[in-house]
Amino acid sequence: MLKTEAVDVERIRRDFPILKRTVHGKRLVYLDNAATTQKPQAVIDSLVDYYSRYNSNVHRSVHTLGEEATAAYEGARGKVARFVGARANETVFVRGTTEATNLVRFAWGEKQVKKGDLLLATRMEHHSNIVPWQLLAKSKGATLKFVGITPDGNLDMEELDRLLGESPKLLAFTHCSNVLGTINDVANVSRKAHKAGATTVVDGAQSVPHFPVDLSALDVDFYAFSGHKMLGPTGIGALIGRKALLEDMDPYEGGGEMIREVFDDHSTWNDVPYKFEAGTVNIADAIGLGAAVDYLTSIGMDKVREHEIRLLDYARETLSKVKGLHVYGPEDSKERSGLIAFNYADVHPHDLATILDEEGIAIRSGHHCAQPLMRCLNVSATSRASFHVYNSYDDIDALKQGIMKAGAIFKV
Ligand code: C6P
Repeated sequence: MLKTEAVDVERIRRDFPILKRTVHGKRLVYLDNAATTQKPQAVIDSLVDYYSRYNSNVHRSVHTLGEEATAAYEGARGKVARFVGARANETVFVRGTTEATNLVRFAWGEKQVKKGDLLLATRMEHHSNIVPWQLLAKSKGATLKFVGITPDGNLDMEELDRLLGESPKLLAFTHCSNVLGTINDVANVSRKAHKAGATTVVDGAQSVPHFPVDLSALDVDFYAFSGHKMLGPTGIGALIGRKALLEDMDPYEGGGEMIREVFDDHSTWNDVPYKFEAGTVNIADAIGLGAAVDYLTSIGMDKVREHEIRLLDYARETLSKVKGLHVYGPEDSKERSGLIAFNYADVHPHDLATILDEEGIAIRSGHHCAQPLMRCLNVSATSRASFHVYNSYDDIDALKQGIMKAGAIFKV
């Protein structure tokens, strides 16, 4: 039962050494991919290769190792940019989605947002696309308002239109919710925001890893994502920004390599994207992210998506047989990404996650860094199983059996 028609899971699983380990004597069933994904051997090898063969700083030294490291780092930037339909000179390497939104908050927001301005976010945002805007609103005397969600877990488009009518300066919204799985129509929402005169910041943390994203067709101003959720290393991600906006922005951090010239009393800035990459950058992990992009490209993101839709359909069917289990988010798998957040009777998600762990099954439980959304759903926490390309129908069967075991313990 390991094979879906979309990809050869059995073959893919052999590329991920961690999947061979056991947890509490059981086969590892890793269903916490929305938190972070596992890494294929090719990504691990790329890090070892960099450190053991050409470790050197980039953009500085003319010696052979320096040239090789620079070529690999810039090569990775090109791969990451192409992967999402962007240009390399609009692609800034950052630590991840959180650093990307904070970079926009400081480098764009401090200059552009004025007292009395309105900023918009949505109630399905991760905290990393809320808290920076709260901080910005506070420092500038602006107001932050939220677009709500409908009972079926979609953006409330009527409320969006109404709030856009108040001429906001910014609309921050996610491409895909890390709890509901909802995939938002980015092109449509961004077009509406632009018509209202707002700049858009889109969180791609749960989209880029799971389905094809072509920014050239989405008309957004800023787009952020994290490498560790797309089979790459931790500590690296990207902020894609419209060139004219990036050029107009002040630097985020000051230091080496982000300057053109430094005088006693002022400095001038390097070209975009280097203006935003101060100091020694995360060379190894950028190269590792390039290797992850190569790996995903070799499978094909359309195949990754197809596989996840099959897993979702199977999971929904399998879990629908569990009495007392409630799944959040849109009904149709084609409108959501490969994750399922749920509650099981009155079993606390942390208790469920602990019992599942004893079976070797890793899920996430808690508020998923989306507390405003938890309030909308009227819960304090959920359990969440999230998939990637190495997950199989067997993993979902194991999840169901683990849930039934918890049901027996808690007498559901
Ligand atoms: N969500 C989850 O378990 P960082 O930590 O910067 O790489 O990504 C932050 C982030 C931003 N947006 C969305 C939609 C996300 O899901 C995340 C990370 C993880 O859901 C960890 S809280």
